[in-house]
Amino acid sequence: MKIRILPVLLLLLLIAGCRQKPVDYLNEAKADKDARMEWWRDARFGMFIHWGLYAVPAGEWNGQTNHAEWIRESARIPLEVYDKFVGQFNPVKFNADDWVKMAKDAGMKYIVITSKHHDGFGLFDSKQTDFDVMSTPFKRDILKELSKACEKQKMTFCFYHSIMDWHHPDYLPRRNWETTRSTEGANFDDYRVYMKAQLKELLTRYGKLGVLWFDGEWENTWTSDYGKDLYNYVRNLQPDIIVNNRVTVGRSGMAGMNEAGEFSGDFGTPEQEIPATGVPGADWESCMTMNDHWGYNKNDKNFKTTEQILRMLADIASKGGNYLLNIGPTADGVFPQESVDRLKEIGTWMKTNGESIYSTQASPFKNLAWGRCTQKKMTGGTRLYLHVFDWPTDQKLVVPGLGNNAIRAYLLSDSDQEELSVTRESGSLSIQVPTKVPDVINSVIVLDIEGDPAVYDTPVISSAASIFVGEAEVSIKKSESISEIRYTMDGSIPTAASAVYSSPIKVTETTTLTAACFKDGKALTGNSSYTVTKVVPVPGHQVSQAKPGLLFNLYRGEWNKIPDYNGLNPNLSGVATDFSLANKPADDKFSVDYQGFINIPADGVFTFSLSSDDGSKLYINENLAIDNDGPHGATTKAADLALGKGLHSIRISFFEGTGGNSLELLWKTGNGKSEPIPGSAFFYYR
Ligand code: FHN
Repeated sequence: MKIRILPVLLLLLLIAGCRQKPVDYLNEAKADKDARMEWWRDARFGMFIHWGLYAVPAGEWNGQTNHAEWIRESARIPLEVYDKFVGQFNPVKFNADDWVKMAKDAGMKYIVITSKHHDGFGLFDSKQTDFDVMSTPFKRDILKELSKACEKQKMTFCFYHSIMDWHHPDYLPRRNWETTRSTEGANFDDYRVYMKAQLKELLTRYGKLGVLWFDGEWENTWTSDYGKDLYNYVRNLQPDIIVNNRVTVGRSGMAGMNEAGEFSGDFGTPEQEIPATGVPGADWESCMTMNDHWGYNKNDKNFKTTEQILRMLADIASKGGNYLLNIGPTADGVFPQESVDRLKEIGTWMKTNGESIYSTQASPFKNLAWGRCTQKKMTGGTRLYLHVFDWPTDQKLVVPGLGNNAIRAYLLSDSDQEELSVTRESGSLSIQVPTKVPDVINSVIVLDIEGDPAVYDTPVISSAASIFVGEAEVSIKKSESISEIRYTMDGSIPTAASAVYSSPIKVTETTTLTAACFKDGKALTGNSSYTVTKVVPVPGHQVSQAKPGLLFNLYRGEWNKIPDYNGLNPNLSGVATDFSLANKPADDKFSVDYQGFINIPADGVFTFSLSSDDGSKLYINENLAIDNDGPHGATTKAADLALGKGLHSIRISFFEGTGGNSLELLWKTGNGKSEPIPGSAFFYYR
């Protein structure tokens, strides 16, 4: 039979043409991204689920009880021992419909569950490996059941997927203690092929997904180029999917954001923390545990209260972010009862007040003394949701610096929407509210105003420190140029006849300043008040034979706060002249305790700034001056201390859990710039 070449060539060309060239989504048009992100921005609230083999040991190993999803690493469990959990994972009480219903009833709009955590174990039926749920006695595709339950209950289904994989032979680096686990033949590119093959299974067999939440991107084998490639790979499989910033590198630790201008996925991921002022113009989601662990830890009873959770939800929404709240299910396949209880209480509040969270935008106010604010555009104006944590005892809720006319106000929990009286009091609106507090956790008042919010921030009164020795200089600043600042120094409320602020004010005694912005003889803002207090410095000492440097003790161990050093034997001791952690034994799991004296050059108020990842504490003259303890990313706390010339005892304690580690102690006096304390300022004596 004669084969006619032309049609065959045409067919081959046709097939080649049909196999679409992958789309490059890295420079997606803003309008397209906005359309893709809309449901996620409206959702504001989701459930995180960390579940896997680690639920079997439930945080305990060899008498230690502080483990969780990191247990294979933190307890240094060899692969062959950890793999035995596969034969023990049998969550017979698991019910996907129940889980999804609890999330839905709590007002959560999406669920992000670990398809694979760092241990490499798949909660789904993967053809790429036997290290998955189908090799357990349970033999059911958990993600498939959850996918169906989410579809049935109209819950958006999402996956967390770890780039870091402590199980796959091609993943590198190994754990630093896995000295006998060969890396021979390990090929990271082959690992990337494996990871993509699993992602293709997840993105083609479990329905339409909302988010791919990558994690474990911080090891030196992952790169920005790999991240961009993976982002495009995932988007080409599900073009509308949303991908977090941990698909690539460059995240600022637990603060979770990337430098502007770098490729950073679709949203930032602050972890266990809330950005202080939100991140205007950026999409971000704070993820948090409900207790102190992501994976189930049967001993961890330190659950956040429902009040804490609901107020964090309002705080996050008021800053334009999403809240991803974690559940760590047990090995039986149920949520811990403490989580179930909180979800129910959260759901009760959300049932009444959810509209003040969903589809809202960030607050127009810099801060509100009594709570938070979210807002929505409405025809002819703006709807403000005033989240009142501290109900006014005088029944007057003051909304400071709001220039708009009020249309109406009512309690969101009042189905009759009975109007509340709103009056203008100089630069503020004052709402007459009932004596009875509608909700002790967060009472929401709806305030409809004409037009877009016109907010005049109260002036900011500041000085180098709130205490002073000798004299202090106080400044007052405002955020607009249409008004003038008027102030008093006797605690009284400023009027149009009060002194006009023109330059920093010197005070030599304890003084309270009160200020407001005025325009055309009328107050435009609320009042700010600030007190500077004159103090006597703590006298310094002279310690003869003092030598340069600080004594330090270094301890290896796993903590989620600074340990009690009594009874611990240091792994290393010595003298240090800085906090570079030069002697750290590894990147994770250690604590250092520095002790000695600091030389204060002259009487004055010194502002100490202590920055660390994870926790730290500063003691001066045996008093706790700064408590920056706990598992967190690089976080800074400061304290003002009045100290006399001479030596003062100093102690800095620090611990590193997992992830990044850093420690820095700065100081400044007066309006100077905070700088690292020179090593020459430290002395020890023994
Ligand atoms: O190492 C993980 C940790 O186990 C957990 O999954 C959190 C949740 O965001 N992410 C990493 C720590 O930053």
